[in-house]
Amino acid sequence: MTELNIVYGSLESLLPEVRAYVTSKANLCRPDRVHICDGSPAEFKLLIDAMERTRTIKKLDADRFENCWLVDTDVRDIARVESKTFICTKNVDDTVSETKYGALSKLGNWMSVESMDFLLTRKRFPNSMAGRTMYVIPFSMGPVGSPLSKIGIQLTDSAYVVTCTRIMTRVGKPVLDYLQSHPDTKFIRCLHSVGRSIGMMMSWPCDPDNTVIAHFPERNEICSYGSGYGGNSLLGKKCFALRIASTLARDEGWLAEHMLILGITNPEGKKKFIAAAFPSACGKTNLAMLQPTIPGWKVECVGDDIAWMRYDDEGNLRGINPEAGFFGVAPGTSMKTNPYCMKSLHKDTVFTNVAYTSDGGVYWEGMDEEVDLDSVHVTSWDGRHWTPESSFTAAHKNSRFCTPANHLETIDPAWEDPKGVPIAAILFGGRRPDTVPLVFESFDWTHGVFVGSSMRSMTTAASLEGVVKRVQHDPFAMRPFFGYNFGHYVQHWLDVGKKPNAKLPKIFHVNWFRTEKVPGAHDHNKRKERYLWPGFGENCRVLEWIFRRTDEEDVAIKSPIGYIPKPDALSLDGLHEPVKVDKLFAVHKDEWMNEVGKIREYFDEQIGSHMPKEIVTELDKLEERVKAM
Ligand code: GTP
Ligand code: SPV
Ligand code: MN
Repeated sequence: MTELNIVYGSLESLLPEVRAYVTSKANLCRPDRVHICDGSPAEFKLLIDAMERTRTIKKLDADRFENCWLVDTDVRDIARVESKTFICTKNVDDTVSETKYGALSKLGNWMSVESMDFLLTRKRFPNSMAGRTMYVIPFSMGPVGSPLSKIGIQLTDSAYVVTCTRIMTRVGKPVLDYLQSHPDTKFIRCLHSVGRSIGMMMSWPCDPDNTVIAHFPERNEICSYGSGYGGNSLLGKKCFALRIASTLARDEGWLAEHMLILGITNPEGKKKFIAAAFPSACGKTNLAMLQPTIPGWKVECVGDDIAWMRYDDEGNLRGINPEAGFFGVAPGTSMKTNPYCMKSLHKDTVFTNVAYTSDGGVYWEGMDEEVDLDSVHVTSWDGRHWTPESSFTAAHKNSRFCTPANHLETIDPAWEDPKGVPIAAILFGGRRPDTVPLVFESFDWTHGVFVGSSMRSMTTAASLEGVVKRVQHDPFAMRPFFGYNFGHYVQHWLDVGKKPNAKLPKIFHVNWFRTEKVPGAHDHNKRKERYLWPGFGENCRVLEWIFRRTDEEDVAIKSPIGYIPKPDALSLDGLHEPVKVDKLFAVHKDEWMNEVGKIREYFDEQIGSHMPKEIVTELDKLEERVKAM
């Protein structure tokens, strides 16, 4: 065992258990230096200096972008890598179902603890931090000290990861102090290394061929090797707050979900909170920050990506946002689509893989009116001169901003309330070009759990594997994020609904992405489709209907798939262009027979006997109703 070279902070500030963790991983990864993070401004300066030395980071024009930075990654390290993300448990059954045909389900990627330990401690991590600094980040998911919060210690050799984690979570001294005064606190061990940088870019070392992201729910540990990007490296986010937390939630009787939380106030001043689960890059951030187009309504943001929800003593399901920042999709974000967000991106923000303008600003697809493309040169995220005529995109499709939540003008006053906010409705949704109407309401909790279980959505660039567009199953928008067997997860949701005296949220499904073919587009290869619904701020019209339904207002009629708005119940006054309501709400028998078939096939192939009977019964009932159409 060698002496650690501590260059910032002191080992003594750490609990003995944390110290032992740091020492053992430092002995494995062999960093040159160890920096124990305190979250201070002085530390921020050191991080920026380190990234400027390696040319990882570029400062944006300080007049317009106060303390804002641009980072471009290696071209192979641009999104989550689902195929290299594993859950490691003693029993296979705890992680994945065996399908009807005896194979392992694709919902969850299992590897044995022994094999993964061997791979990590013998092949990946030895010496992986040589020449670099190991940062020790004590962080809290959720307000420090809240009964709903959890603590993690992340070790990483990436200054970029530290910088983003300082935005995305609560870090440093308050967490260390909390641990000192609560020495029995369980913490999640999070080890991250960008990998041995043989022949790679100095500005963005990574090891894409050998990337592996491993979770050990039985020992509260995460190990991530080879990638510095997003959900692969900011371990508090998907790895901890969803995969590990969903397992803790199962054991402790609560829910950890891929959901935004928003507060919505009607013109009479009545306020409710809504949670919504859409797959990656399907609209959570935009809905959470929505600027309503109908007068008198207000929407405020509690969180944009993850919700931890638990019953209080009165039987209300209360949710917190465990994060402290937004790691949001840049392309498509504009003053038109998401003005509150745009305004908050001018301070303390780190942009990753967006394009750079010659006047020290940023650019991405969809931002056209904000940048005068005639007067600036644009350099694409991968360093090429870009013009609107270019055959490649200026920003990477999964480029992101990382910005503190408390800079958002519409951040909800209760967003850091340690008790959380009471959830009145849960929305599921996805990108469905056909079949699924703009909104429908489930008949009851069990039917709602079925709706979540049978969600499908178009793949997106948020995953390395999602580049080719196709509709895939994505139950609960959690397909890449389940920490345990999906069949058990569904059972857990059913159990949550059976709690005595529970004031259960109503469950809805929304789809902003239904399309129609553009008339006159005859060339099949160039078939153009157009969204039937304007989306963004106009989505408040759907929220209004949902709000009224949570008050049991008589504004719905029964359809074979759920309740839909009565004719004229959806407020359409003031829309810029008329919408084709019939097409938006059409429920076609042939499409739904196909849907039922796809769901049944999926349940059989991916969940098999682990699927709770009640959910299979819901599918049978749906089939009966559709057949009777
Ligand atoms: P993750 O951060 O990956 O979890 O994504 P997200 O679910 O927060 O999605 P986000 O709100 O960032 O939206 C992703 C993309 O969808 C962006 O390009 C948005 O501009 C676009 N989008 C969001 N809402 C709508 C909408 O209502 N209609 C349409 N047409 N596009 C939308
Ligand atoms: C997602 O993919 O759902 C994200 C971005 O929110 S990442 O942090 O990369 O997981
Ligand atoms: Mn997400």
